[in-house]
Amino acid sequence: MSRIFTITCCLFSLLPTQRVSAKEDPFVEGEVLITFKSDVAIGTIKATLARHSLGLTEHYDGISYRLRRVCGLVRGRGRTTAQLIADLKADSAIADVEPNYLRRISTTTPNDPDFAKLWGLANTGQSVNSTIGTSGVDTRFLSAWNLSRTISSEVVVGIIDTGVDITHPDLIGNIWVNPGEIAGNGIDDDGNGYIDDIHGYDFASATATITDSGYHGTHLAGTIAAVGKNDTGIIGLQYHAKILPLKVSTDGEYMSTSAVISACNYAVNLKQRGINIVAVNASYGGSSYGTS
Ligand SMILES: [Ca+2]
Ligand SMILES: [Ca+2]
Repeated sequence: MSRIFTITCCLFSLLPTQRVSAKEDPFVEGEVLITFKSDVAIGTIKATLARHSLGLTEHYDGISYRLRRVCGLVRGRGRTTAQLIADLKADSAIADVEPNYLRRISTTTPNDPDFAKLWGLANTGQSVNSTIGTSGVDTRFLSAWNLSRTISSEVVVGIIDTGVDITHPDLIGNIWVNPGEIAGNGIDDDGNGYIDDIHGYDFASATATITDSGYHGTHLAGTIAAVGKNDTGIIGLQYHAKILPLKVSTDGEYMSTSAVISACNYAVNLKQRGINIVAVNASYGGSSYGTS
């Protein structure tokens, strides 16, 4: 059984975070959906499109009748969607022109077999390890799941903790790889002061070996970014994110403040180097306070 189960974790943000706009949804290249202003005559519509060397590829006549506005599909005759929108959007007869976005089938639940154990993602009051959950107390993951879309850029989440089992079958596909480092050659290839930090670093022992000294860091890594939809184990809250292990404990429990600060400093330097670290997890605490 996987050691990865859900818990509440604390994330602090390394701004600025990258946002994905709806405009990045995929669409049918070379096509636009067009809506004319109300009561524009069909003759005017034909003339308008003709001025742009275009015509209505398909007229949604029933909807147009109900809306009292002509709407339809325009195919570009060698023009891209962006060119079509640029050509048409300023025309006085046209109310709206937009890409022919691609939609996809909604899925109800991920296929990861232990998904039902994750109260944090979907709590229907199910029993987990003989304890009944509180129905509805979750992160509304499934609602978000059905709105999710593919993003082209890599999102990285640092985990300052006990290390991570980067060979775990439900994590191995989501472990961050340092693009500036060559593994195992004994050289600090990217010049950041850390030798062979191909997947992160152990700041407690000054080594690039980030094997979990307990279980907690691996547990968190799964909660945050276990590989999803792979018929294995669980699914992470951001199951496409890359995990950056920042190990700071040698015994799986205690960590020095200096090791934590070194890990933070490492993450900040990576961020400044252009690695898209959007958050660093910090699930630990103590009763003492720093003085600066
Ligand atoms: Ca390095
Ligand atoms: Ca999985």
